[in-house]
Amino acid sequence: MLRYLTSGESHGRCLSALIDGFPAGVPIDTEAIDRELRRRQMGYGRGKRQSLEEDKVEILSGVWNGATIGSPIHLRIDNNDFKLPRLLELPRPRPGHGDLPGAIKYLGSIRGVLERASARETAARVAAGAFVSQLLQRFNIRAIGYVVEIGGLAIPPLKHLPFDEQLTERDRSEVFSLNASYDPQVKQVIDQARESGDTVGGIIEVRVEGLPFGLGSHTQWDRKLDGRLAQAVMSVQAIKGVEIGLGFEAARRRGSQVHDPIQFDENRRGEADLGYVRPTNNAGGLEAGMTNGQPLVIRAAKKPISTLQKPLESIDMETKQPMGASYERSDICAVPAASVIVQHVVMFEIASAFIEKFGGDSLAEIEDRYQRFLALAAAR
Ligand code: EPS
Repeated sequence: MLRYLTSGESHGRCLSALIDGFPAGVPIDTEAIDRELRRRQMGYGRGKRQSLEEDKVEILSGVWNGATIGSPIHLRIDNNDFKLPRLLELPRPRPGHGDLPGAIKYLGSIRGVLERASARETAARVAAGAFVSQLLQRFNIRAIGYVVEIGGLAIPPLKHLPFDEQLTERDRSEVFSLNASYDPQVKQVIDQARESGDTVGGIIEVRVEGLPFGLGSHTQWDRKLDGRLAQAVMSVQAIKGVEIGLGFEAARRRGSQVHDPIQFDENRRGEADLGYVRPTNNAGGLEAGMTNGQPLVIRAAKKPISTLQKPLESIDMETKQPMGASYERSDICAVPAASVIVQHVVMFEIASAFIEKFGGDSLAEIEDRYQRFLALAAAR
């Protein structure tokens, strides 16, 4: 079973991810992980913190001579802005953060909660996702995450482009959308929020291509891949909603306008879809909790950053007197960063389901099982 945990505080010494259950023999490119860490730090609307950090991964265990050895993998990212011992308590909880429920639940300080609740932790999740993606890439499974809406402004994605050109377009956009020509408008929305002491959220879409049939299972509730993906995505800081395929829109249409007809194309027998083509992909690549040979399409709604320069009403927890919430340095918009994070938490769940289906102790064994499954399934 592939799983991982993260540790670390926002202004602590470092962040870590500990991955368990990853096969041996997978070559690892550390720079590819660093590129994703770097992307997570970028995007228009980030605050001062990102100019202080230069996230890089250090692999402390589980890799030898450039490839995995089957043992637990320890990834570490240092915090340049390490200052936890010098930070003071916050007296007034900030609405929207974990400050109030956390301080009461743990009968402790707001500081102790906020340092761990911070989205700084997602650097460790991106490192873990980028690490396990290197297994999936060997099977031509590739993901792209991009922003489709910021502060209520929709950015129509140029999805007709070939996959590599979509990556170029996404990297060209300062807000990681699939339509860089919208950048000036989107930046204006972010600038207006900054000027008025406010913040903005948005919507992210992740698409995963090359998925074989049969990841996840209909046989038990906790093996359904849609449920597992939703949990992974909802657990990302500030995510308030998840949609797969048509999502909420499906509820408004008739069945005939929602479900994807099944056709067969002999020329595609050798592809991941085994020739079963669908003229539409409203299901977003999942039926009954299993991949169906189509691309996975998942969207996430991110609320605006909770820390506001113009603070909302709060209470001093000592005196119980009303007062504006405490202010801590923060970002105006972290939706572009969230597109990187959501992509990687999705890929971790895909890797986990992939290893369950084709699992083995080594890459060679997985490749063998994968090919045999494709041959058996194509003959079906
Ligand atoms: C965050 C507040 C800001 C963000 C931080 C998440 O940090 P600071 O309070 O240090 O300015 O920049 O995100 C990161 C540091 C990061 O690497 O993503 C928060 O309150 O969640």
